[in-house]
Amino acid sequence: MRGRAKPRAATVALLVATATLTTAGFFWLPGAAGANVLTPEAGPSPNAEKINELYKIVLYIGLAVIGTVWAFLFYSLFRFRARRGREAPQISGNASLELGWTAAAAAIVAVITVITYIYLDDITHPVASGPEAVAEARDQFATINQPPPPGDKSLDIQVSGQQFLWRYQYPNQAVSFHEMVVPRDTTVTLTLKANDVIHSWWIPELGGKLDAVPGYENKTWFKATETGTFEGQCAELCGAGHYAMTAKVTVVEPAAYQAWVENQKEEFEEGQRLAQEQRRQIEAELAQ
Ligand SMILES: [Cu+2]
Repeated sequence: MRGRAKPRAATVALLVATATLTTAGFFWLPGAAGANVLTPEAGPSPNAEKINELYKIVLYIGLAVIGTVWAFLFYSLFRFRARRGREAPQISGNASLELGWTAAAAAIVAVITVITYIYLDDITHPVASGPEAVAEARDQFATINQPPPPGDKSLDIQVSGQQFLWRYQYPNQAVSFHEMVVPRDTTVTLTLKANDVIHSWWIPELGGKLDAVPGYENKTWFKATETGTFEGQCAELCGAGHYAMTAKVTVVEPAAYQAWVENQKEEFEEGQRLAQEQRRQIEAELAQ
């Protein structure tokens, strides 16, 4: 009988070791592989940074709770484990303990709620553009739950989702598909629309996810403080080609953006002119 206690202790020790190593492994993954495994992908945009910070605060509070509960659990498992000849005391109810953990849990939820609302304000409200920003402010800023960015210097891009691509329209009427090009350091406000079914705009490194819903205009924003390419994927199952509905935001220097958007406008107009010409030709042929 005495021999059976040893394998049991060994099993518990093995379980504890495995759980500890697995948890620790998440935090010790090297460099880029470990980044964003447990936390959101955060890139160089203030809203994405705030989402990441808020996530980490809640994560650390959660880890502290888990740590405390597990510490008590394992302490009790060993300290009060079954022993021959000793009967466990039978306890029923403990008012101060029960009130204590109820109040503590309520306090933790209250703290998380207050912190979340403080952060939410920063996540939903666009910040001002930087000094080098491209000034393409619009006179009217139709808003749904989103105030205009301070300083009146922003770039408003109309984003339309359709099966199965994203279409972007810039203030000078230039249009691009799949890839959006924006200037660095400029607050970009996006107006999201959908032409057929619900799609969802999400470039994880540039902020939160927002649905594009037919008949509605939803607003979001980002401000990339570094140049680079940031990729995303339609985050709402929208049909058989959903997998191909990718999105890409390329952030370039303000001067490069201005050159690009002018060129894009000319190319788009040229494309439309050619299409009209072709259409006229086909119609003329059909009429003969
Ligand atoms: Cu979609």
